[in-house]
Amino acid sequence: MTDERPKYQRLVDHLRSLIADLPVGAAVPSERALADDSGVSRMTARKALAALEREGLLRREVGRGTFVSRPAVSLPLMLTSFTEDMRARGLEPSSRLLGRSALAADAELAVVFDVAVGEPLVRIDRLRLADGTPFAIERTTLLDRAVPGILDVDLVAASLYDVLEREHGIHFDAGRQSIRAAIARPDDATTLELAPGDAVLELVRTSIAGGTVIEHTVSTYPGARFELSASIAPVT
Ligand code: 16G
Repeated sequence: MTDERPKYQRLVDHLRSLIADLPVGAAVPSERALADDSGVSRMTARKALAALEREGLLRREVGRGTFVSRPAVSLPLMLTSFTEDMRARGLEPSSRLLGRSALAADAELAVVFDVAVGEPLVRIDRLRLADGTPFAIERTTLLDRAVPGILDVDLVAASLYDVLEREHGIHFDAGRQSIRAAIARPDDATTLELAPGDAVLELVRTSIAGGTVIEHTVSTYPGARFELSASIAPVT
């Protein structure tokens, strides 16, 4: 055992640099292949894979193999923006625009925004990245009359919440958020670098300022990479 320790460490280091160069979901060599290629016992190979799995860098699927993953990230249940959430974790946020358009409220959105059917709304879809890695797809609908001209703002470079506050004086003081599990749509799976059929978490947020619903966003996060945390208060 003792003389296997340096080999074990070398193998872990080797795997770590291999993983860093591979995209999420890429397969890594099996326990047997690793043992053969690195001249270590299968037990050492197994321990190295298990250590990296515990760190969230690998995901093992019974009968399928071992795949590159990313450590789970905690998302607070607070009215913070993606930009703030990522910076608080020392990650650099960025965005890619997936689409933007003007639309009229249908029956469902009319209920969400508490407006008449036909009320002008805007829709902005963005891929959110952290340190260049795709983190979430955000499909945001906004009440047009509260945010005139928002479709012309470059929301790739800027934080939506910053723009709302700076240019429209909007500061959210209330909100609702629900979380549901889903299977990634095929196009979302590709965008988020997931395998077809992978699970996602959908966070649905409605943000309110001064009693007016301004924002409704459906955020799609890779299920295996996130956990949600919240402070829970005692029953009073
Ligand atoms: C968060 C919000 C989203 C909001 C976005 C603004 C959740 C589930 N969603 O991702 O509703 O639109 O932040 O981010 O937390 P930004 O200010 O960085 O553009």
